[in-house]
Amino acid sequence: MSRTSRPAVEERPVTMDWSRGALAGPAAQERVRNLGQLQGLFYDVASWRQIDPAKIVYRVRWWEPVPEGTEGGLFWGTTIVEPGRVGDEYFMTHGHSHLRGNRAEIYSTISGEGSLLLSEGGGRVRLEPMTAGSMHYIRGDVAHRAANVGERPLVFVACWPSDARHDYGGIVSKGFGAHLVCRNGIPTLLGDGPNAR
Ligand code: M6P
Ligand code: ZN
Repeated sequence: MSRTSRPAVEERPVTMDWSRGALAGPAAQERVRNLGQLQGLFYDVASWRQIDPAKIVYRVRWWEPVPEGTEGGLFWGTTIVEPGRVGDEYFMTHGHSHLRGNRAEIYSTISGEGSLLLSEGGGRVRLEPMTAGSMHYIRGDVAHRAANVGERPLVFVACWPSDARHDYGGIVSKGFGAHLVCRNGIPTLLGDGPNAR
């Protein structure tokens, strides 16, 4: 019988620290989004202008084990949304829909308090509370965004098909359908009419 030898400890492309949701390793990619890059998304433009554009709103670390566009492949990522508000609107991810509308996604919360906004079109927006351990199935044809409604960072993991492809333009041009604001300490959805943006 022939044997090949290989090192007992191979470097892993990525590892997950499940207690913190931290994704690390040579294959991990990172994107940081600051307030300046989220121009046009928060409805209270005057308040948006008053905050330092370099203020970090969220960071994503993710792993693409196959090239983007690969049919049948999967990507994996961790997103950390900082606590904070623009006026009364909670810090949130940009939000996107999938260009391939039959490519679903799963989110699961590691820590913090959040709200998953699911925009089904026509101004219909649904909320799912995000708390440690919550699981969220996101249909492929629904735009999605996560807002931090707590005082600590909101940390969640996501798994999505490598050929889903993100569409950000629709949200920039048409809006998301609603804004999540703090009213008397309670997360409240505000309609996204032409004057609200
Ligand atoms: C999750 C996934 C990623 C996404 C990230 C940040 O981790 O849905 O695909 O990139 O959240 O969201 P956005 O792309 O809207 O900035
Ligand atoms: Zn997605």
